[in-house]
Parts: sequence; structure tokens; C-alpha cells
Amino acid sequence: MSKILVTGGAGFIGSNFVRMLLQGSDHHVVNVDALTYAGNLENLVDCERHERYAFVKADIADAAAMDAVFAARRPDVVVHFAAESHVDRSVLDATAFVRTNVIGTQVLLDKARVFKTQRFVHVSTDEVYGSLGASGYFTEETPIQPNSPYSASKASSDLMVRAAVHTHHMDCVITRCSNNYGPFQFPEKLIPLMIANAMEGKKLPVYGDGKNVRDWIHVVDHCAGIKKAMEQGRAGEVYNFGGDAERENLFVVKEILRLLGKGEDLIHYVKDRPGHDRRYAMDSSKACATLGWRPAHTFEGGLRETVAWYQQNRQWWERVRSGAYQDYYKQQYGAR
Ligand code: NAD
Ligand code: TDX
Repeated sequence: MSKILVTGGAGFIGSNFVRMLLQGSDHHVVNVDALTYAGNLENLVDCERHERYAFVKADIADAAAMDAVFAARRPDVVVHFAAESHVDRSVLDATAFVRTNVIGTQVLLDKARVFKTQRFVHVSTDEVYGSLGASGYFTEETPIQPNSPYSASKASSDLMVRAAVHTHHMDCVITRCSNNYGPFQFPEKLIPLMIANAMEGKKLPVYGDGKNVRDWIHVVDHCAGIKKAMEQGRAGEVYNFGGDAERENLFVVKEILRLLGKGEDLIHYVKDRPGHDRRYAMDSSKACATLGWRPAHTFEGGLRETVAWYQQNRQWWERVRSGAYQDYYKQQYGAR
């Protein structure tokens, strides 16, 4: 039994990971999250009264606040999810991306070193490798060539983690994963946006020609990989996780419409994203061979399950879209 400090646990992947730890281990979990627009404590309603769970509202880029958290909680392990995560927002303004993703990571590394945290798991992305042509895969040896302000900030944080390993001999592991989908994903990302828009009979905005390719992985498979990397990963190593599910965006959108019984006339081609990466595809063979990990979901099965979740949890995403979810923290924890 360890004390795990999870950053960004009120977000999409972090909340799924917190739930996995509470249900599938005897670890204690401290969730540190600033509750930006992407942080939603309604993602953890079923966990908030768990005896091994605690929530702290704090900003990872605030060194004094992190000092207080580490001094009070003395975590054995940090699993670091907190980030600005949406590429389109980074195109409009990269300031918060540099602050949270780069400075926030450096602050956490500093505190983990001072307070002798045993292990630091840094959750990163395939986007640090840049964009692929029609063939080939990203391996852990692929050079870092980020193209968006988001991926540049994530790559910078990866390099700070690498430096902490080499300079300070810290026990850090970096995970890099492809595009996640599943329950509790904020409806600004492709899959939940398209599901929610289709359910409301709104247009589905497809960027460019819709032929960009992403390698889709169910969030639970990603979380299982992070848990394995946390438990068995070797210090200083990078582990790639992908879903073995490369699909063109247009295919994904049409599949969502089919599952919802809606017509393709809702598809609306819009101006392309500036600097839009064409294709991502992960080679996860290292994680399969050394961690005994593999994705359990097929894309078709995972998408069907996910569409059903958004149908059954309409109130969850309607409260996100209306902004009502932001009142939840005040109601549950008081005005702090
Ligand atoms: P998300 O945007 O849903 O959640 C991010 C969380 O971090 C939110 O709860 C937010 O409140 C919190 N946060 C933001 N700034 C903070 C700060 N300064 N201090 C404390 N908390 C802060 O993101 P996600 O999709 O769950 O992604 C989680 C991590 O996984 C990120 O590091 C992202 O780069 C990485 N990742 C995401 C994907 C994906 O497909 N979503 C794929 C690979 C890697
Ligand atoms: O409205 C849209 N229309 C559209 O065509 C949106 C939001 C997206 N797209 C396209 C852009 C991409 O080719 O769909 C694809 C997926 O877009 P996003 O969901 O924004 O994801 P992406 O940009 O690929 O980045 C995601 O995967 C890697 C996450 O947001 C990152 O946090 C993660 O690191």
C-alpha cells in the first residue's frame, strides 16, 4: 500500500485512473487539481467519500502550494496528469500551456526531489513525436518533433523529466499515449463533441478533408498501462501506449452517426486546424513485451460502449456545456 499523489485527477484520464486505483488496489490517493475549465469533480462523484481518497484544490505551478501539499501528504509516488490538453486552445493562446505543462512539471519534479518521493510517473503523449506520413510507427526512439504549442509544451516537460533522471538520479518513468476516448471526456475533443452535437441535432465540424488519422485507445486501457508503468516500469524509461486502432476522422464521425441512428447530412466540413498533424500511430511493442500490457478494447466495441455512456449520462455533458458543473466544488467542499 502506497500513497499516490495524482495531479489532474479531476480531468478525463486522471479521474478514470483515480477510480481504477480505488477499485483495483489498496493505495491511498490524493488528487491535486486546480479545477480549470477541464477539471470536473462530477467525474468522481462515486469516489469522493472513499476512505482512501482525498481532494486538494491547488495549482501545480504554484511552488508554495505544492510545497505545502508535499509536506502534508508525503507521497510515495506522483502520477502526473495535470496539463492543458487541447490543441485548438494552444493555437489561440499558448501561455497557460507553458505555465502548467512546463513550469508545473518542473515545480512537481523539484518537490518530489526535496521530499524524496520514490517514483514519478509523467503522463505524456504521442504528439511529441510530430506527424507521420502514410506508413511507419512512433517508437520510443523516434526523435521528438512537436508541431503544435500543446505538443511543444508536453515535449518540453518530457525533457525536464529526462533531465531530472540524469542530473538528480530521480526515479522517473515517462508514458506516451495515443488519442484516448471513453467516459468523462470533455466535449471539446473529437469523439465526445461529435456524440453530443449529433444527439442535439447540431452540425459536426470536420477539419480539412477529414482524412487525418489518429490511433484510438480506450481510456481504461491507457490507465491500465500507466498503472503497469508505475508498478513495473524501469527508471528513466519511456513507454508508448497505442490502441492498435488507426482510423480516419471521417470514419470515426460516420461511425458515431451510425450508432446514434443519425444522418450524414450533419457532417460539416470546416477550415483546417493550423499545423494539423496528419497521422499518429504508436508502436506499443515495448510495453507489451516488458510490462505485459495490451489494449483490451477493440475500437468498434469501445466506441459503441462510449456512445451508450454519453446517451445514458446526458446530464453529465449537458452540465458541462451549460457550465453548471463548475458549481459542484463549491456545493460539496464549501467556498474555498
Ligand atoms: P483534461 O484536460 O481532461 O484534464 C486536465 C486536468 O488537469 C483537469 O482536471 C485540470 O483541472 C487539471 N489542471 C490543469 N491545469 C492545472 C494546474 N495548473 N494545476 C493543477 N491542475 C491542473 O486532460 P486529459 O485528456 O485527461 O489528459 C491528461 C494527461 O494525459 C495530460 O497530461 C495529457 O497531455 C495526457 N494525454 C492525453 C491524451 C488524450 O487523448 N486526452 C493522450 C495522451 C496523453
Ligand atoms: O471539432 C473537431 N473537428 C475535427 O475534425 C475537433 C475537436 C477535432 N477534429 C480533428 C482534429 C484531429 O485530427 O479530430 C482529430 C482529433 O482531435 P482532438 O480530439 O482535438 O485530439 P488531438 O488534437 O488529436 O489531440 C488529442 O490526442 C493527444 C488530445 O487532445 C491530446 O491531449 C493528446 O495528447
